[in-house]
Amino acid sequence: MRHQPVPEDKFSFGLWTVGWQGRDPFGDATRPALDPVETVHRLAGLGAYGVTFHDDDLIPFGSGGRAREAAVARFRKALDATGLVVPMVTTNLFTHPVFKDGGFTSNDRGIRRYALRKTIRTLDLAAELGARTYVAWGGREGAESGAAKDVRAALDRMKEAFDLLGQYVVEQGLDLRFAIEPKPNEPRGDILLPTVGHALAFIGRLERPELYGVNPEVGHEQMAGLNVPHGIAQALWSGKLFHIDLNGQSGLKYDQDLRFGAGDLRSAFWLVDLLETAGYGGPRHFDFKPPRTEDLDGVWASAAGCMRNYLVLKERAAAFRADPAVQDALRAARLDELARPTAEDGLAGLLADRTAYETFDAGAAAARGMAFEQLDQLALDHLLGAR
Ligand SMILES: [Mn+2]
Repeated sequence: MRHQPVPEDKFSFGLWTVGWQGRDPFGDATRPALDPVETVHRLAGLGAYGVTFHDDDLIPFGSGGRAREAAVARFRKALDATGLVVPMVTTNLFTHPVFKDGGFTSNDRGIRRYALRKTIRTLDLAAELGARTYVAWGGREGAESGAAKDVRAALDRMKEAFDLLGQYVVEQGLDLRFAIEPKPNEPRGDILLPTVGHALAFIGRLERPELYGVNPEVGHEQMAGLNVPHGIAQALWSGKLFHIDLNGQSGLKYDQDLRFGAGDLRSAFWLVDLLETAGYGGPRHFDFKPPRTEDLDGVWASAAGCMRNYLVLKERAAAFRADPAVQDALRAARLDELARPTAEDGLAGLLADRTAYETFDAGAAAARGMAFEQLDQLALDHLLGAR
């Protein structure tokens, strides 16, 4: 099987991922800054198809018109030279101290208006570079304390912001959709729209809900103790998986951003199985941070590892699905029955059916095992390469 990535695999990386210099709350940078142009060439060499960025990753904060144009021009030259595309762009509304209380939900109205204008500039840039998805991670939309944030008012302002941005892309005719990225905490004590479920419910309240979906990140859901494939499945079921951030996380800790496949490997296996069988057609985007122990060789090894692990897991998941013993085990576990409607005879049929209640033998049904363990062991055998 092929473990070497090709552009058709749709692997993409953020400039801020491989470009992370290793600065954390306790230590300084351990690596030099990377030139975005070099990153584009290195990623293309590794077999990636796309590169993504925050506005400030490409154009340093506060740069004027000429500097902005020059930065975009040389980046575009690298894209043209390598064939790499820009599937997604996002805005940094968290690094500069002005955003210490957030952007769209800062208590300071002037800062909220500034955040919207900064975002609109990024929407233009995204469209200019051909991106189809705009990711919105509300980095500091949250709080550390109680009365300081009126959450209902903050959600009103969040809705107002997204509705205005939606109006902008419609009025300008931009071919862009929004993918909202949930995260439960870090850097704030608590962040608004903390999980996929919160984000999906929020989208339903927007003026143009069809423009908005989610960008779930593996580690973010795991920081909330949630089952990632389950959250992704609900996003897919809702038609809202517009983008995905793949990485690794070991349980309830700080946001580790490990390379994909590290951390909870079983979850990664089921996630790849889900994405590949559900027909997800979007980018496989890696939002990870090569640990600060690594030099630049380690950075590129880590990036290559993300893609290799995805492809190996894809191979293992396909072998699992194709295994006749697995197909028998799936039937024994009654997955075919789950796929069948509970009452295709309708409510009247259900009420008239004496076998559904009056003569139903709950004791006999309870005594039948569900045969899930045998099925799960087959999955583990495939994951471990033992079958
Ligand atoms: Mn993260």
